[in-house]
Amino acid sequence: MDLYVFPPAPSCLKVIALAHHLKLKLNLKEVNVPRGEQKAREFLELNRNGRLPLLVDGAFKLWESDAILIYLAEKAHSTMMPRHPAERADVLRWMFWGYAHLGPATGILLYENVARELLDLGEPDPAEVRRGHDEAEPLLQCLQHHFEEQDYVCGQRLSVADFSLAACFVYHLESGLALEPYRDLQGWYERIVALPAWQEAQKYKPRIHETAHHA
Ligand SMILES: N[C@@H](CCC(=O)N[C@@H](CS)C(=O)NCC(=O)O)C(=O)O
Repeated sequence: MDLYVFPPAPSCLKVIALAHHLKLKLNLKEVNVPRGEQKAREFLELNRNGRLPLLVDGAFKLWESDAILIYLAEKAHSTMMPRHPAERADVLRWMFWGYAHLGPATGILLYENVARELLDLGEPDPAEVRRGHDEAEPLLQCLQHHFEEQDYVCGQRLSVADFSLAACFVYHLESGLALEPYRDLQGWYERIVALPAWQEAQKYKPRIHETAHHA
């Protein structure tokens, strides 16, 4: 299987981490987003959506990172995507919540405090930064409350929902999003980051700076 990625992007990093965790061998094909390679004709022929990650498994092409997480977990017959309908619904619920709420909120801070500088887009807009914090806060409180009662997103067992939501926090320090006030949420995030597979994927993280500066 080929995985087209811009590795430092959270949406790509979580898929790389899951592939390591499941011990799946993927050929990583790097696409340089700051250089705009995702909008080049060759890539658009593979993925009309012009975004990363993209998984190519034979004739099957799959984009949208959470769909890829689920596909890889099921392909590996992993319990990280459970089979029981209620357990599946629980995993999907948190992944949808991440796409609908957590990701957009943390994305505002990532854009304002990290991406702007990398892409030379000027100073952060204070009103947007405030909006990012205002939108993130109730969601972080929700997660804090949730992790007071369980170790992982869906109970006591690791699932693809953990990898999906953890991706929203990959740049939390750089984004100015402190997790210290949310002790159990921070404890969960530290458990995910401590996984050998996540450590392996995080090696790509610092390269966000290199990649942008060489664009
Ligand atoms: N919801 C999508 C987001 C994909 C996405 O926006 N990826 C970024 C990674 S840097 C990208 O390709 N951006 C390039 C662009 O929007 O042109 C997913 O999770 O796969």
